[in-house]
Amino acid sequence: MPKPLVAANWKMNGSRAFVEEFFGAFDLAGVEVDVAICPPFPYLSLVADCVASVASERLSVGAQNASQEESGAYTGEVSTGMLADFGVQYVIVGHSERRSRYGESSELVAEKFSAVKRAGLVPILCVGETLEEREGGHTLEVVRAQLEAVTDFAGNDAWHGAVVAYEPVWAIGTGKTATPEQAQEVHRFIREKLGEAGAETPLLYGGSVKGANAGALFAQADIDGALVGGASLDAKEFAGICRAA
Ligand code: G2H
Repeated sequence: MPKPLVAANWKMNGSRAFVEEFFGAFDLAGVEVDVAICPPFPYLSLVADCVASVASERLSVGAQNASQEESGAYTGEVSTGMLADFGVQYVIVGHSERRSRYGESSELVAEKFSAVKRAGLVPILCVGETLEEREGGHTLEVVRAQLEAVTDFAGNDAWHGAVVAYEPVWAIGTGKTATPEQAQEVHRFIREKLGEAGAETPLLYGGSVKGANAGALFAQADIDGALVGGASLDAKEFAGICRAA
């Protein structure tokens, strides 16, 4: 059985004061799933300290990106080893904002995925189609190609110890959520594509998840949790999503 996970992707939001306020209000009571908080790089250390003070095995820290390189002359980059050094456990790779705004190809995302695993961390690989691709009937083909880029680079064993997040691009930050049935169809497809590891790999849904729609999404057979953006900036709302998982 995949271990359910709800991850907060704060994107480029927050401040020192925000982190302190968030942890002042975030209440894990009644939460029975693993929870990861993924802040921007400068706040990883502060979030790691806050997570340590909560002292719950369920709560951990994630990063939103990492370099595929281990060290060297890569100005502005952050390596997976550095993230491990700061107590990070999860790293989001291939978020659609990185694919579309920073030109990250599926091949580069596969290299990052492997670098995360080499550092002993858990990659959260994001996949998903644009509105045009969905309307053209290409959803599964797009998701298949994004997954195959990883297996082509890292082999069939790549999925052991990884998490996959299905995030339809048209649902990200738009307030539009895939219906539970639309999400379930793609999740089932992903599970099948992962082969033997599919049975144990957590599959998260992402795209305008809120307290109000989380329960219906989590009720689907192949949705094991969520990657939450906007709603994760509100500690009470986010805790409600975690409780629904
Ligand atoms: C999708 C998601 C988090 P939001 O990007 O990765 O963000 O919940 O704001 O759509």
